[in-house]
Amino acid sequence: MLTNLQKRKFTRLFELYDSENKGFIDRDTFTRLVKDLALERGWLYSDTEYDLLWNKWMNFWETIYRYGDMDENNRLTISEFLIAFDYIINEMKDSFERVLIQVPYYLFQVHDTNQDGVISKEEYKSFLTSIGSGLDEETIDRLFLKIDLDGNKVITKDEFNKIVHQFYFSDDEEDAGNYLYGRF
Ligand SMILES: [Ca+2]
Ligand SMILES: [Ca+2]
Ligand SMILES: [Ca+2]
Repeated sequence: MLTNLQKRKFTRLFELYDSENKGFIDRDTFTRLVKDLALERGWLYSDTEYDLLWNKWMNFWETIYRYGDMDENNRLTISEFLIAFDYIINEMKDSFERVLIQVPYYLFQVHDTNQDGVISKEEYKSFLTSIGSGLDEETIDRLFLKIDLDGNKVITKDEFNKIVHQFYFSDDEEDAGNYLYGRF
C-alpha cells in the first residue's frame, strides 16, 4: 500500500506528465516529453544522447503501463498510475532501481550542463523548469538550501541519490526529497 504522502507525491508527478490535463497519460505523453527535452538541449534524432533519452523514458513508460493498465486501453488514469507505482515500489524492488530511479538520475546528468559532475543552483533551476514544476525563484532557493545537505553550494550525485529515494519512499513531510518535482 502507498502511504497518503506517497499518493500525494505521485499524483503530483502524474499531473506534471499529464500537462494538457487530459486525465490520462499514454505513450505519446512520453514521446512528446523526449522531443521537448531533446529540443531544449539541441539533440537530433541521430544523436546518441537522443537514443539514450528515448530508451530511458520508454523503459519507464512500458513498465508503468504493464503494471497499471487495468482496462487495457493503452492509457493510464491517475488511479492506474498509482496502482503501477504501488506495485513497482512495494513488490519489485529490483525493477524499481532499474526503472523509476533511472529517470531522475538521467535528468540529473542532462541538467549538469557544464558537465562538472555536480548540479549548481542555476542548473537545478533549469531542471525544475524543464519538468514544468511551476515553482517560483524563492521556493527553489529554499529547496536548494535544503537538498544541499553539506552546504557546499552544489548538489552531488550522493545528495541527489538521497533526494530521489526520499521522493519515492519518505513518509516524513519535512524531507526535502518530497519536493523533487515541486509542490504536492
Ligand atoms: Ca487504462
Ligand atoms: Ca554542473
Ligand atoms: Ca552539496
